[in-house]
Amino acid sequence: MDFPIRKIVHIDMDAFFASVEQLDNPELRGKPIAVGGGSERGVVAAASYEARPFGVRSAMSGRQAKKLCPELIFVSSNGARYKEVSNQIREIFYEYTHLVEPLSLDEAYLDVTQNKKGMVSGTQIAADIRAKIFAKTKLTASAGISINKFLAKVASDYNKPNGQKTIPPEEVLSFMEALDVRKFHGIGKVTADKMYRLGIYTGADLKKRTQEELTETFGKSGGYYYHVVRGIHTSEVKPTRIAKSVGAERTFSKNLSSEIFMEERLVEIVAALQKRMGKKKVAGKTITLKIKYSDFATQTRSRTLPLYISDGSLILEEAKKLLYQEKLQDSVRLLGVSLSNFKNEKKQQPIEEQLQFRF
Ligand code: DCP
Ligand code: CA
Ligand code: CA
Repeated sequence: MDFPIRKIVHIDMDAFFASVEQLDNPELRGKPIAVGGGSERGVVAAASYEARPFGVRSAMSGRQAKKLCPELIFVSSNGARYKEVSNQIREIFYEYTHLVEPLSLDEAYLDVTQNKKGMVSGTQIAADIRAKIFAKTKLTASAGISINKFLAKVASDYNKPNGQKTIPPEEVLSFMEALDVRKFHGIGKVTADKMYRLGIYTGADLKKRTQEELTETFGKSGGYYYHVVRGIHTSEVKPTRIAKSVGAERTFSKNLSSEIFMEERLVEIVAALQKRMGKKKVAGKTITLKIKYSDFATQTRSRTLPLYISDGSLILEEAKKLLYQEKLQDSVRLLGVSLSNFKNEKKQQPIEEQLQFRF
């Protein structure tokens, strides 16, 4: 086999918004529900699995959905709650690897070729993650496991909901040949229709076309189709930062008016900040001092350095400079220090070093 091999897991929550609503409102469980779409011209964001046999889908107008399924219950969406669950599942991902690329609130790619648990089986990792997600959130997720992002993504849809599918290296080519082009990630409806008109229904049909032919017909994407159908998709899992900043703050029992006293408190605040950073092993370029005055008016002062720092004494030094940067307007009830503008996570190891494999 002449394609590069990584161990990629794609995790995607089942009927995400709808499942969260059914979890939070037991009277909605087991019923066809739609999140969004309730208003006059609203659009359905998510449909519960009970609504799907009727043909209710996301992006459909509420009116059409109601026509297809008269018993459909419309629920309004609660973004903050979905974000909260999203953060919970991401925390689980980071227990396995820092190479996590979220695609949306409810899904992410993980490169587990090398992982924090030293586990060899991607299949096992996916099963563990799904079990942890369920234990923590009482929601189900599906997973796909394969050698690249494209295949992992397609695989996660295969046994949905609450299932997973592994496409091991030796099955990649046959899997791709049998795959309907409408199921290709990256091929939209318009392109799939065009392929159908050209007699390209499956990966096997696609494979018969030369790269030149495909490029001529589909432009730049032609090259992408040519390669993915041969199991080649070299796009890396691009990690995004865990958090955008890390900080600590203290509210004083008595408002402070002298910088000298505040300096002392900054020492404690930076120590608390260091403790938090220690766990996350971060280095950042921007230091921000937050000052809340006795009348609750809040001011922030920041400075961006030419280099990344993580050392507490350097952070303290910068925080003090910010404190003295200009005269305080009033007595102070709270001070906070935060570090942001983080250095990106380390790039992954070259894949040649990781070929010891078991799916
Ligand atoms: N979403 C949205 N608008 C869309 C599509 C989706 O607001 N047009 C939201 C609602 C979904 C969530 O994003 O719950 C995740 O989208 P998915 O495409 O992953 O769909 P679901 O999670 O709802 O269902 P599935 O079980 O098929 O993944
Ligand atoms: Ca989903
Ligand atoms: Ca999704």
